[in-house]
Amino acid sequence: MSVELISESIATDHGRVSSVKYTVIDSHTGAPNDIVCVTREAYDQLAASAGRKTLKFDDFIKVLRPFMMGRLAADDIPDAFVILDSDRSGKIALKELAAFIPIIIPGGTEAMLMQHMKKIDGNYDEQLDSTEFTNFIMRGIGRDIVLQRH
Ligand SMILES: [Ca+2]
Repeated sequence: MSVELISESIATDHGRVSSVKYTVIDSHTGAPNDIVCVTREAYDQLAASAGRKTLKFDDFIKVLRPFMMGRLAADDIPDAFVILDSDRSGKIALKELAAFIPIIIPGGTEAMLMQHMKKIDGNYDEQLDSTEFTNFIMRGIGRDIVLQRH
């Protein structure tokens, strides 16, 4: 099994984040397998035209970090959970998770998200509690979603 390394690059402009970039590197070849790069400007334009509920850029990047970094960003999991749990129910519902998706995966569907949630959601209630969400991030399932892996 090949191991992947993740490198993170954050650019700021006047003290606020202007873009984030994650590079997934094959540990054997050192070559980049995937690059995810999002600028605030492009995000805000896409969010304005998405026609559905999306996260603000500053919240989006707080969620994107643990999704991409997995266990390396374990400290960021509680903040990401609170951001995604928009109705403060203590669980992340499928529709709440979907608010993260439209910009990073324009063609992403709730059915696709459901397939990934089922790997973790032991009781199949279509919601992730904080323990399930932590497992979801630690196992790299968030990264699989962003990179559209199965
Ligand atoms: Ca909720």
